[in-house]
Amino acid sequence: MLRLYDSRLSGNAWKVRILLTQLGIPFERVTLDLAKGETADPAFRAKSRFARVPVLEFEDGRTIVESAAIMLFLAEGSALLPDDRYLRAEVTSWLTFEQADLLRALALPRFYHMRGIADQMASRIADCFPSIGAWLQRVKAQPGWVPLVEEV
Ligand SMILES: N[C@@H](CCC(=O)N[C@@H](CS)C(=O)NCC(=O)O)C(=O)O
Repeated sequence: MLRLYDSRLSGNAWKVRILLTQLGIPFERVTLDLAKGETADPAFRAKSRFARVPVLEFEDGRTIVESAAIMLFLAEGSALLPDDRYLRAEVTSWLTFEQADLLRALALPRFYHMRGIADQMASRIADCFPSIGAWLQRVKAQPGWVPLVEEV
């Protein structure tokens, strides 16, 4: 069975978890505590060259790191990654945009909310991503969506 090294609040690992769920791929989840520095553990570093989650591990011990690479691997053969070369480039284009440009605008407001300082950072949040609420609702309506933190 595939194993996903994850952490409770990692948005990058969350994307992979959503895709695994959406594709119906069974996986074992290993949750690391980033606050305790568990990514620095030598056994984990041997699996993750950048000492970060997510990491997808195969039964033979090989691993894939970087959420975009993991998602491209998992989506192979599914409707989410068509054979057409142009459409595949479109998929890569969106994955690259997400990592290079979108991620910060999503992560900062989330961080402010988690720290309980969203009210005082309201204008900063508005600067980051004015349409974030409506967009998040559309994402949430996708099949296979799972919450980042289950108990919330
Ligand atoms: N570009 C990487 C970023 C991965 C990343 O930044 N992971 C964070 C959690 S979201 C992490 O593991 N940080 C290490 C740590 O905090 O110890 C990806 O998309 O997989």
